[in-house]
Amino acid sequence: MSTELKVVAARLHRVRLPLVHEFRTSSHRKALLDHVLVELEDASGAVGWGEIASPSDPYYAPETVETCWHIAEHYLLPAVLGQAWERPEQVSELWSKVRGNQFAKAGVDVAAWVLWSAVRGVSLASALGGTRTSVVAGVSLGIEATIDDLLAEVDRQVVAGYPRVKLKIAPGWDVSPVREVRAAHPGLDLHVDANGIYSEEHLDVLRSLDEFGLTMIEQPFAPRNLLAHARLQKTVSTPVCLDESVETLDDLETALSLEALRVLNIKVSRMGGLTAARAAHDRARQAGIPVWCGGMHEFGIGRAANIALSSLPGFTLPSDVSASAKYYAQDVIDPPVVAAQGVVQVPTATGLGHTVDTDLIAANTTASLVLRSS
Ligand code: OSB
Ligand code: MG
Repeated sequence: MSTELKVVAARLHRVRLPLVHEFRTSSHRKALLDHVLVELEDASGAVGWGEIASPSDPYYAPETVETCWHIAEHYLLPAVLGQAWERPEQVSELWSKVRGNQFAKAGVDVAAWVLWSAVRGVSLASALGGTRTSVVAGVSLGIEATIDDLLAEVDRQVVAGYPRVKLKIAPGWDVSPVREVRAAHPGLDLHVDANGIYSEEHLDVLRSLDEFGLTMIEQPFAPRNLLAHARLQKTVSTPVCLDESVETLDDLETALSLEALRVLNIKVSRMGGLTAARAAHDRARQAGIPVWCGGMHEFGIGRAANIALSSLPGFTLPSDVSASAKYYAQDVIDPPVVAAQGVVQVPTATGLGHTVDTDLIAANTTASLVLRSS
């Protein structure tokens, strides 16, 4: 059997799904998601799916749905079509000249990993070197209209069995909601995420969070301000976690050498795919930094990739890989992702490990494109 794989056709599907519960962070608000699903097909007709999970607006990262589509159509897919490769790690090398655009890259990279796993007859998790058979999921809760609304939402998720809750914070929505949630749930694994909204003028507020026994404070300062994170970590006992700051392995290296983090959130989308996400895991593990997998409200395809990644041994903290039903009334995969007492089983079936619901996708597609190798 030939060990070579070659993508001969690529499809993009822009798919819109409503969230079951509107989500608000310090930087944006969303109720409807437009993600671009990537379908890569080899000469034998085998297919691999990936997901470009960019938010619509450039408030989390610089990308938008339109920039992702543009970069995938004009740069990434043309680089991949017709090229022979043996290992999925080689696919991102095909577009090594393209800078940034991590979300667009991630969707194509995941599709290549899924295609390879399917053709080789292995699960995505085992293709990556995953060792866990199940992963622990936490939930990420947005800013609510009132603290009572937030408390009700936390209760719902705790009753559903999730052992870790992350709260979005922003100036004016930080110490009070954290105090109330902590009072209601003294033993809960609780952490906060600021999505980069604070500056060092807010040091008092950030320091005062120390008294609540939070597992971490995620991305308090702007993405490129690693120095502020390093300074904060010197004065607080709560571990600082980086999210937006780490888009490349070089970013991680700089952050490590500045001691700007004690925990790392690894997102497949933000790192530009599974190859880079796994490398970040390897590097953090070597440095003794615990990691967890962050989410971007992925549909089931991106969610399945997040779960496979979370099966690597260094993912020792709960990941944002909660059940499909927390996000969508109907997901694009069958079966959907389910969590029992916050635990998600890692699929053992080949490739993605779920069937892709192409009827649901077709019914919710607002734009599509096919490219073939010439
Ligand atoms: O910072 O982790 C974040 C969603 C959109 C943008 C940024 C973030 C998030 C989340 C959602 O926290 C995590 C999830 O997918 O449940
Ligand atoms: Mg975050």
